[in-house]
Amino acid sequence: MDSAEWCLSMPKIELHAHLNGSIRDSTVLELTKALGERGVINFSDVEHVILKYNRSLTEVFKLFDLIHILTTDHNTVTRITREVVEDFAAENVVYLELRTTPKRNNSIGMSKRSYVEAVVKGLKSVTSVDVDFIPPSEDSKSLFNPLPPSVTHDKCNGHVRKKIFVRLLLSIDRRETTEAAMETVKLALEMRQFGVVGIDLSGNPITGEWTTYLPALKFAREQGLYVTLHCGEVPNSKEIHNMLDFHPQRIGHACFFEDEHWRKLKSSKIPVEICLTSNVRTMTVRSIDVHHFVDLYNAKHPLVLCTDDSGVFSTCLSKEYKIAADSFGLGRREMFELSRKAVEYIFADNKVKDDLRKIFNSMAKNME
Ligand code: 6MZ
Repeated sequence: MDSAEWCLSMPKIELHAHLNGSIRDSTVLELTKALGERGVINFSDVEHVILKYNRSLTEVFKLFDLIHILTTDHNTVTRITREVVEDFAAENVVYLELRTTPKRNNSIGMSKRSYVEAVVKGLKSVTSVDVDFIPPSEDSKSLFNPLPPSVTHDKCNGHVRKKIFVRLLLSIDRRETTEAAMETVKLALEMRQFGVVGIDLSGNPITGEWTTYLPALKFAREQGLYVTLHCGEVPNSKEIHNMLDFHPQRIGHACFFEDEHWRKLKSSKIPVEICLTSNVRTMTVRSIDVHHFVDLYNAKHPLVLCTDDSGVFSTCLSKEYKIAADSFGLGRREMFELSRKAVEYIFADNKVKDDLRKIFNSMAKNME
C-alpha cells in the first residue's frame, strides 16, 4: 500500500469542515448551470470565480457569497449535507463535526431553524453508510450493541457497511449582529437532540469585532454548548489575546500568532484545528515548510488536521495527512497516533469517544 492509499484507509476524525465549503465541484457547477439557465445568474460572469485555483482570503469569501446564492434553499441544503457526509465517510472519516451558518431567507420562507432542519434531513437521507447523529437518550444508553462501532451489518444481504458519527456545530458569521448570534445559540440549544453540540465563530476575519458575539458565546458556554473560534487567521494581536483569554474548547487556524500568543496557547492546552491546504492557498502562512504545525507538533500541543473547505480548496482529509507526512516527515505510526489523539478533542459525549477509541485500538492491533 503506498502512502496515499494508507492515508485513505486510516480511520480519521474531521473537526473543522464548513458545509458550504465542502460541496463537490460537480455539484457547484451543476447548480451554477441550472441557475444560469433560469437567468438568475450569468454563468460566464461567475465562471472565473468558481474555477480559480489559488484564491486570497478575500476571494474565498467572494466565492462563498456565490455558493450561498446557489445553495440556500431547503432541498439543496439537504442534498449538499448528504453528499458531504457521504464523501467524508468514503475516505474513512469515522467522526465528522460539520459546521454551518444557519441562514434566514424570507423570500423562500427559510428561517434559521428550517435551514438547520434541512441539514438534519440531509443526515437522515444518507443511505450509502450508517450515520449516527442523534445522541442516545438516557433510556437507550444502556442498550448493548454487539457489533464493532465502525461497521454494522446490512440486514438485507449481510454486507458490512461503514458507519460515521456526525455532530453539528452552528456557526456565527462575523457579519451578524449580537441578536442574530444569540438566535443561533438558542437554536443550537433547541437542536441538541439532533446532534448539535457546539458553536463556531467564523466568517471573513477582517469583518466586525469578535466582542459583538461575546454575550452569545458566553451564554452558549453557560448552557453547556462547546465553543470553537476562528482565531488568528489575520494579524490582530488584541483579538487573539482576548480570544485565548476566553478559553474556548478549541480554536481554528492560529496563523498570525506572536510569541506571547504561542506562550499563552501552549500553557492553556487549547487544541488547534490545523488546516494546511487552506492556509497555504489563502496565503495565511508563507509556505508549507514554515507552517506552525511543526512547532506545535514538536511541543506535543493538542492539534488535529482538518480540511476547512474541502470543496473550495480541492482537498480531502486523507490528502491533508499525506501533505503532513510528505512535508514534515511523519511516519505511518505518527500519522495514526495524530489521528487517534483527535478523539480526545471532539465535542461529542464519552460514549462516542469510547466507541472511537475502540475503533482506533482495533486498527492499532492490525498495524502491529
Ligand atoms: C473563516 C470561513 C472559512 O457556514 O455557509 N468559512 N470562515 N475562515 C475560513 N477560512 C477559509 N471558510 C469558511 O459555510 C461557509 C461559511 O463558512 C465560513 C464563512 O462564514 C463561509 O461563508 P456555511 O455552511
